[in-house]
Amino acid sequence: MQNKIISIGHKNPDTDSVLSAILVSRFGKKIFGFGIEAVVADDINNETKFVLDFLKLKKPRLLKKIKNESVVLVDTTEPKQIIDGLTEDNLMAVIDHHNLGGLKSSKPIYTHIEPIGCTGSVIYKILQEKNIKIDKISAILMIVCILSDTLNFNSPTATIDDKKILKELNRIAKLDIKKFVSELFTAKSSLKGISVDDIISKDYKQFDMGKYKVGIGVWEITDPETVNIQKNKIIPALIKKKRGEKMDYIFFATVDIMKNNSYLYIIGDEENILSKKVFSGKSKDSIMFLKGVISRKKQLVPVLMKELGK
Ligand SMILES: [Mn+2]
Repeated sequence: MQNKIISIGHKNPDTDSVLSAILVSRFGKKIFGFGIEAVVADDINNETKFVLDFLKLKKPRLLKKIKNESVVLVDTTEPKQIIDGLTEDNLMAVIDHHNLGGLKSSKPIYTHIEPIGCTGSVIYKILQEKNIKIDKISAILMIVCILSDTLNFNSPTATIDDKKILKELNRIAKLDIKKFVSELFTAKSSLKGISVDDIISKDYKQFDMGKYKVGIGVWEITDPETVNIQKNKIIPALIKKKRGEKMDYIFFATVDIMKNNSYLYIIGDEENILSKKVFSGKSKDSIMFLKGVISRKKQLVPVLMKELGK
């Protein structure tokens, strides 16, 4: 008997990750010839909640560990960020827009990875390639992936293709994009029901950089001051997290998605020495201001990787 097939994104899923898993499930039969259930590895964030409510879609089932399901993995190939229990044998497909993170498979698998703004855009390309008709809800889901992951095209990860794709999709979706972005970003920034531990871990990723283990959390927000005033609680929480996860470095940044800057938290001597070496921002009271930096993927990870991977 065929194993059950699931689609899933990374741990601490962001909106692109969750909606891409849902899109794979909506088009599972047409793309892969099988029914696919979207699941999530952790609870969804306030932005994703807003979108699912807006579209009256059900929240994907929470799945903490893979047993024998076959897996369509979206939005990552980084072993550290993947749901527990995934083996070389149950990986069936990868749809992503990140660097290859070192995943292996025991048999040939379907992959579609592109350097583009979001996994939603990669899925759009797959649908185009296979001549699959896009319904209004799916169009909106892909539009949200683009707007959320590229921070409304402000991130250096955004490409011309993402712009074109959004335009095409909005012929189906017919959204007032400007108004919608503002609602989406308000939801993204919402601290409703969010604890200090949530702030540092909801959008947190682990990386292997050379022989070092590095954790980087971000919080994208329209008004970073509402997070930064909690600095005296955030820093001890980060220090505790670093110890608990046995990381060599932990960084956290509040990302100002209106002014396109970041506030990088420097929690200890190791981070202080490293950040002074690789970033050019000015530090004051354990926070380094990084002008024009908003992308973990393009502006934080590669710089740290270059230094630590030496
Ligand atoms: Mn993504």
